[in-house]
Amino acid sequence: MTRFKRHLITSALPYANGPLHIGHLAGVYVPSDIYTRYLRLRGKDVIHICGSDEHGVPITIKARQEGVAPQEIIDRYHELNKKAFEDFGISFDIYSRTSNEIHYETASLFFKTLYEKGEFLEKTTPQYYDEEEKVFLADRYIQGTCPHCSNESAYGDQCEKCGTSLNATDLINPRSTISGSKPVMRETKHWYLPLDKYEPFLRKWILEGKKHWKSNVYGQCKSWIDQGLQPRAVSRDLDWGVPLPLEGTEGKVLYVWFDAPIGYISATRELTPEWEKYWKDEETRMIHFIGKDNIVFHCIVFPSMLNAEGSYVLPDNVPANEFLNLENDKISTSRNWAVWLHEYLDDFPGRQDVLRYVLCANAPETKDNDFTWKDFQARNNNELVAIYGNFVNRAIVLTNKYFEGRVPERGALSGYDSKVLDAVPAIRGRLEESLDQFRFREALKEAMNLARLGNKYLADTEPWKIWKSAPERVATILNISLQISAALTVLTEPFLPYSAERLRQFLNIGPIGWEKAGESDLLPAGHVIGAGGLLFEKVTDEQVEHQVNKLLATREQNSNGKKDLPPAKDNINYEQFSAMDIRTGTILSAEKVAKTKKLLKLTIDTGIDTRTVVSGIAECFEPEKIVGKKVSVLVNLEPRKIRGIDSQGMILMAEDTKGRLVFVSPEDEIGNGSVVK
Ligand code: B3M
Ligand code: ZN
Repeated sequence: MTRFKRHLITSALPYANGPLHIGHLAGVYVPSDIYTRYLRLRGKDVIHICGSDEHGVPITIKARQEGVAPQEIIDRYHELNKKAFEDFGISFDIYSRTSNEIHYETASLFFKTLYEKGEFLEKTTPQYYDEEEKVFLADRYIQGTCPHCSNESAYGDQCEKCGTSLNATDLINPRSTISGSKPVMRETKHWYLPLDKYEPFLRKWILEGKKHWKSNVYGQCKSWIDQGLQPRAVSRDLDWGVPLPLEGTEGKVLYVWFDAPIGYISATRELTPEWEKYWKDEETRMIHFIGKDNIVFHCIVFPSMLNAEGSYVLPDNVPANEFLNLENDKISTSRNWAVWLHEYLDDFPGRQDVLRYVLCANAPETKDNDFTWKDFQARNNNELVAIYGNFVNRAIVLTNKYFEGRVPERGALSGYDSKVLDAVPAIRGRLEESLDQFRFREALKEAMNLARLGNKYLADTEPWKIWKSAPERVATILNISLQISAALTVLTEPFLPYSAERLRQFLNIGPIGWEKAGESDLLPAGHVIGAGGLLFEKVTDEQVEHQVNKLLATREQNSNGKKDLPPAKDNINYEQFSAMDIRTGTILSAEKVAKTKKLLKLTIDTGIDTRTVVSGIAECFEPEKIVGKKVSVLVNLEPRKIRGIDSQGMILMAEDTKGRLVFVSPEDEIGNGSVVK
């Protein structure tokens, strides 16, 4: 870290197509925030960059699903996510967005520079095309089987299961995710980044130069490079994105993974006129915090772009995390299997630090990890409350009780006292070592060891028992305990910023510099502390139950829902649909068909006539209760003889996955014989 003058920290730009959940925080933003706060505390020149990723198919798919314009989607989620980050104390220097003018300018210029340098390959090739929707299918618009791991729902740009980056044409059995139809081939021209040409650079830069990177990151990079890199298209036929800045290319935009990382540059430009200092000076240390599905783009594609452009620094490290699961199941936005950040704060107001703590203590640093509410409760109650909170509370309460809130003078030190005081700078040193290597779980453990040390010190020395017999001894013990409490405000601050601030209020002190933690007179004798209070509160069994029940309800819904519904049938055309004559009608009479369980004989007023319909609904309805019911009738279904009765038409019913039947009835009063279309 020493050779660098300044730090540029980037956190992956989340797509503005949905709310943030605990997986986002654990994988990317808690670690990046801890690291940034740590550097700031050490007085380093550091900026932390993030913003919304507002282009690409994830946005347009969401807009399509909701039937609204993409602009509406990005505006909604940009604001929601920006607020969620603020609420959790994720301290970006800027939270920008890639729909900003400055980003269009930066991304276009970047593309043009590479274009003018002759870096791109231009190729006209057959690409998948959806004839029904009249769009080319790339990225998440197309799904198929991954050629590497056989995952059947790999996307056109990436398999999320094995992480491999793909081209749509690599997929086996491709299908359009918009219409479900089988795509056809159609010629189109695109601009390709020749990753194969950059292989020597990547080998030298990563495989030789970055052996100290986290093994999951280095390993993924090595396997991609060894598999042989292919040119990758950086343009798309889409109407949402940064328009390709070339003449005669209407209807084409930059590929989202080309423009999004440039968003880091645009956001820095927006933040400060000195942006070039951070991006173009060898003394800048750039670090990308991301999740594992983003590794290829940040370690292979973006560095290749930066290197080809020539004037920018390359990342010094990319400490990517694995994924967080929730109660033994993959977090999923579409299945609503998540703890949403905005909902957490409704249920646990003011308790951001608890979630930050649990997500860091259990961070998926080297392998996927599981978040459970039981573990959340245990870590809060047994660690934050019982150790950290308990220790500082005792120190503060006893000081108020015995010394009217004044920090007492230390007397002669016992061997134990000196050992405890000496442990503080040692803990700080180990904490630094862990943080410098992006080992956040280990670092948090060290920080908690300081609280543990203090807690044990008070439990061992029991000042409340010796107040009468040895008040000078109590003065020394409480002085030392308060010094440790003051050190805790510094060393826990990167992890638990809200609690650190509250503890400073309890102790009646301002922020203390990082290097000071470990000095033995952070609180001079005579300093008056505050009244204190509870730093952490217990999480009750009821609270845990409430959260678990919420998840159980989701699971129930998921298993009764979509999964068991029959798949959509093959498409029909409008003529086929309009051949059906469906009318509104009224049931005039109903009786059971003798010797059958299921059948009712109904007389229906269809507006055009009165007719008999036999319907298989007897198990769900009692005949007398449905007389007078408004229904929809398919009147031109060929008559059939059922149990000797002429059935002329069919009543429309909706059936759920459990076999429950409901009439499809007109919602408002409407005359019999009205056409349903
Ligand atoms: N929006 C992918 C993601 O949210 C993407 C990150 C961009 S970072 C430049 O997983
Ligand atoms: Zn795969």
